[in-house]
Amino acid sequence: MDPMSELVHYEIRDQVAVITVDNPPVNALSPGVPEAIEAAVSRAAKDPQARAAVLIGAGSTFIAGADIRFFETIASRESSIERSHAIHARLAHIENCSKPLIAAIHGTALGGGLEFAMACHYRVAVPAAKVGQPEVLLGIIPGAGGTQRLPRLAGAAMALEMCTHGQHIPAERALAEGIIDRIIAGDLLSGAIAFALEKAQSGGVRKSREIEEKIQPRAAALAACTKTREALGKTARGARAPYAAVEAMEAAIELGFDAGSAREIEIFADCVLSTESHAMVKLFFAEREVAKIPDVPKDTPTLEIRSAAVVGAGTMGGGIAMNYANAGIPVLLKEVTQEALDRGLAIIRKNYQSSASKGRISQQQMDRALSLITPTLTFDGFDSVDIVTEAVFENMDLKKTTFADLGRVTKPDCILASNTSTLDIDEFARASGRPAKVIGTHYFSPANVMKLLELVRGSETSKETIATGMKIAKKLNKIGVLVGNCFGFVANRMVAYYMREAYLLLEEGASVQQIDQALVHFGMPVGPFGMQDIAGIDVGARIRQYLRSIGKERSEGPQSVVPDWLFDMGRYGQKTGAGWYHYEAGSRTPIPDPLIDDLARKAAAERCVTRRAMTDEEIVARITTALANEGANILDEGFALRPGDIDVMYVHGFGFPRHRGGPMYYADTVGLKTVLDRVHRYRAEFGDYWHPAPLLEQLATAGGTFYGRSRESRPRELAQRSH
Ligand code: 3H9
Repeated sequence: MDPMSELVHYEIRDQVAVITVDNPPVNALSPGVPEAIEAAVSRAAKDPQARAAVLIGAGSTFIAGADIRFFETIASRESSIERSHAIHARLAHIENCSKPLIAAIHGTALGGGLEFAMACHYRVAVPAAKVGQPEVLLGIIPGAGGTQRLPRLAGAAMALEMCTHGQHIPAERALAEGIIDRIIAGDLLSGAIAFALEKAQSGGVRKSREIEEKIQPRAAALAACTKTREALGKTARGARAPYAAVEAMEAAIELGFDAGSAREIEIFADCVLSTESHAMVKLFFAEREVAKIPDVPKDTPTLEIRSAAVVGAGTMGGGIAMNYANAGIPVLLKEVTQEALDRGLAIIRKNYQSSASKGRISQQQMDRALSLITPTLTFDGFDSVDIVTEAVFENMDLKKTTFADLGRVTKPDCILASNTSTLDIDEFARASGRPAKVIGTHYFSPANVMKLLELVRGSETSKETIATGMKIAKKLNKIGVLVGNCFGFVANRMVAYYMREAYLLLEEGASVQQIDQALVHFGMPVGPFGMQDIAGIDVGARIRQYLRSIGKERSEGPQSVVPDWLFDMGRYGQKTGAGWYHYEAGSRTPIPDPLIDDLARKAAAERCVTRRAMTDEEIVARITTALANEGANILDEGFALRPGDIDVMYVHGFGFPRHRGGPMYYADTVGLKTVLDRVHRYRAEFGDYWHPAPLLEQLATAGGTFYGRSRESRPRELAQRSH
């Protein structure tokens, strides 16, 4: 059989050629697919039985874009340009078809998929379909004419929005904007065939490259580009691809279709070879790989979660309950006192009201979510729920008592989850009497917003419990990442090093504002001190207090006294109106506070540190080196399965810039030898608390990278805490 006909099928239905792309799972434009589509269109043009043609996708979607796996094979600017010219020529050929050619869209038409659809003469779609140019999320721009045809169909403003943000546009809006021409409510293929015959009857072929009205007057279209570029100054934070998309769009408006396309091809080549794109492509696959746990096969049985309960209605407990309600799962929310319960419910209500007032949810959605949360002061009803999440204070004795209660009041197959961010889950799992059912589910603040769910595997957690945990993450619209049971697990263990370095930089002479701004400039949404003012200075202070009470010290090195001083002063951050910054009543705008410099000076004097001026580069280098070095320890000890798992956690839990790939990929791009040299230099300068991680030493010496580390040398199972 012709291999091309396996990827793209051709048949005649009701005098219309039906060209079906069949390249599971998402009909990506892998090698052979564009060629086969072009050949099928040529065949339809010559086929006396065909009056028109329909391009459609087999399975669950239309074409979801280029095959991203092949980007890594583009070795040079010249080869990228050559490939792009070939694809542009194919699309021109398709667009020149003398018979009406209709793209019939279901699922998603993304990237190259939408570009193929736009080279067709018309587009129809089912109501649930979505279209988009998400290339910017991969650090590139549309490379097959998207920046040239989309503004001609939808106008510059809409095309700019889509190409700089990468969001998926629902069919109804796509219709209103002129990207598609009809919504088909019934059977898509039948509707598309009927539409094609209508166009064959009226003799209509319309080439989007020839439409000019929507980008006229030029001055207005160019003004939209300038406005977008200005807005990106606030949102793109160091990424290049969104600006590149604007540049290509300007070429579309100023130079006309052919010269504009040539410019797009050049800009695409620059982007696809950039570190930014390599980082984002790695992250795309890492985000999908986290779901694959080597010793927990895909077909591991899972428990159906129909109802849930949460113990503790504080900030985290309330947010966790909202997650279940948002997913349509009824949830019991338990507190010890009526007062605490009322307080928790009031915060939940306020959160929903704020979303409703911003138009993010409707009143109806808010009412439904609230009706799914049942407040309670007892364990009544806990015997029928499928999962309980404990979100009580971070105190081992309290957790043990709670898990002993839960073991007693829940049914034997109920999953017992803990929101602990640091404690040894094995210790309280045993107290439940059912450790196989116990798993850590560590949410990130605000729990109803942040995408990351850190799942912690205890020594006795069963595979079924893990598989169910991963399924719950998906159901709650989170990215679940499974990690091992070490102190702070992976997320907070690394954050401790991140914060250590930020505190020490402050004592050594940088200001809170300089450190935060350096990190924001690097691409973080907020710097370390701003972040801590949001999360609460009290959280870390209480963990330090707890550790001291059991005679343990934190392992990450010198502990600055400044955060503890702030805690003693009642400066917990935004919630108390002051922390590292000062906040006016009702405002979240951080105002620098000279008091912090005084405290830093005092702490520096106590530790005999000489204060000095510091560059932003040193700040970023010290902080990111601390993260990567500890990440290497975590990988080496086997508490994370892959470097990508750590990166996904940092991007989704802490807003590490996607275009840098995450702390581990970023270290790879800096070069592990440079990172190791820095660790040695810092050790000589600041002290022995800078230990080079053995894995970093090993890879740097061998000229390797974290991502290039061979699969054989990676752990197949997560490590367990030594007791
Ligand atoms: C582009 O088009 C450039 C052009 O302008 C120029 C060139 C012509 N390639 O996400 P899922 C895999 S750039 C290769 O779990 P869902 C994915 O890795 C591209 N593989 O499913 C996974 O594999 P596995 C622009 C791909 O239902 C499996 O498919 N397009 C691709 O949750 C299922 O994926 C995009 O950026 C791909 N393009 O979501 C779209 N896409 O099972 C990227 C998916 O082994 N894709 N895979 O882990 C998506 O956004 C989502 O996958 C989609 C489905 C919404 C389509």
